[in-house]
Amino acid sequence: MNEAKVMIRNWKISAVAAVLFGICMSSGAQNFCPPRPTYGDAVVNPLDLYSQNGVLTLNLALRSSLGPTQQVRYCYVYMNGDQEVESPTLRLDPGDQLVINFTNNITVTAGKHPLKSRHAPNMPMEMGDAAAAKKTGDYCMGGIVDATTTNIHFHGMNIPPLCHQDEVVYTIIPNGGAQFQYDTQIPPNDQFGMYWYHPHPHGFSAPQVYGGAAGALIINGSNQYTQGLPERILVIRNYADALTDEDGMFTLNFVPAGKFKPLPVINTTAGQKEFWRVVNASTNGFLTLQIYTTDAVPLQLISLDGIPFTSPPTVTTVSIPPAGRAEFVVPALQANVKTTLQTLGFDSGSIGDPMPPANLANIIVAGNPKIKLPKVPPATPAKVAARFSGLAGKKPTATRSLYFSETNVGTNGPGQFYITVQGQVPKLFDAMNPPAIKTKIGAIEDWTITNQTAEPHAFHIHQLHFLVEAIDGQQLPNPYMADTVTVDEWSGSGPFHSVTVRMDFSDPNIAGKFVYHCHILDHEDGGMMATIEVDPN
Ligand SMILES: [Cu+2]
Repeated sequence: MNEAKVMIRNWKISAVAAVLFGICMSSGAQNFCPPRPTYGDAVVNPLDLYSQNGVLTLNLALRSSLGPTQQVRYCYVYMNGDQEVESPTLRLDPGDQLVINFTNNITVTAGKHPLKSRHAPNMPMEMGDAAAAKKTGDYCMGGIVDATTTNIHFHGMNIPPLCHQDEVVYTIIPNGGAQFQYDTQIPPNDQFGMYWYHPHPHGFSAPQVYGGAAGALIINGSNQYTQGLPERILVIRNYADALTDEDGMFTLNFVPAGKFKPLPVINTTAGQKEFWRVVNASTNGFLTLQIYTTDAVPLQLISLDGIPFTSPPTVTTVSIPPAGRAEFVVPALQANVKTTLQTLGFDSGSIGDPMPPANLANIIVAGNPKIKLPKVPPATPAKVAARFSGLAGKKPTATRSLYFSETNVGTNGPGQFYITVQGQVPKLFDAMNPPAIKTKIGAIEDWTITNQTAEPHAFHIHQLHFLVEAIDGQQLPNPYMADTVTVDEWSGSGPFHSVTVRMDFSDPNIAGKFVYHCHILDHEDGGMMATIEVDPN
């Protein structure tokens, strides 16, 4: 089906939706996604929205439409005047308030192709009390989560697991309903760094994020290594419009990086260092990034998952699991030298989705850059002690063992995906399950997460970062903070691989119930998620 027909089809659905939900429409395309860049386009930073006087308030809508190949696109749309802007970057200072007046305008949930979930059944599921939620219109009480519902998760943010802040199990926002307000405060003791926002409706997170619903969130600030540098934001997503299931195909700020088409273009200035901030917003891609000229360019790694290193290491390959972020300084590049951004591929085991090497962009180094980038502000001394400082020296109050496991239902059918506390019975995620782990504010816990499956998984917990202490029982020489970490697959012989992390539950603001899961979102949708309850006392 060509674009024109798709537009007509979209318009018809839109008109029906408008009547159903009483939406006053000024144009037929109002509830659909704005056009996205195409092959060979320049990669430009998303629109920046800065907080003012300590507050960032914005209206944001989640919409959907069919792409040119009838795959469903999902898009976060911000109206910049009368201009539709997809996935703005939200920029706030530590301690600032973030207020999002959010509307779920999903209209299209199925095209010619099924929802993009390789492994999850995409079955509607009741969260909380759907009948009560319907009766009261209170989206905090739960509902039937399906392809038309959504919510927002602020990935990596150390904010309360409460409805209207960062709660994803019982917050079910229906389409066409009333505006829903998110209102939360960036912790004053957060350091500068990159985070991101994305939908998290269980069972449907993968299709919505795969369809493109994701944006960057930056906590402002800098240090001696980054101040004054031009700043480049790269949101790497899956390519939602692929006709064939071309594995490992990504987009950079929505510019597609296909194997057989012109690559995205990154315009840089000769002789100018840059600060790159990359979020892996793909649903399943493990990135292993290099900037390559005649050799791999050394990169100064400033931070992972929004937590800066005290002494930034120099690396040539930057590995980012799904949902992870990496921020690094790119040294001054030379003009007239072929320069590319590439991912080296990733060994995803015998049953994982293939992750072949791929070129992601041509980097054009010129004397006169075509694109002006914002500059990182000057470094200012921290006013308060950084969150999680000194965690390595603390004594754990508990240790736990968890493991990833799967049972396969045929090669093409949905699998069953589990994350289980050692000694408990494996259970697919269900909102009605009691919390798998109970702890309390003040606890310091060491968790060892083992992978019993033949593919890697990406462990993530909401509301807090953790210290990555050991891999396969071997203490790391330089433990580091993260909110998402890869646990390697089992090769079929020898011991299972594991990662040991230290959890710090000392912040009273994170008391409550929240989730941990695999951030391969198909796995999360397929059941690989459980809840923890953190008692305030
Ligand atoms: Cu997984």
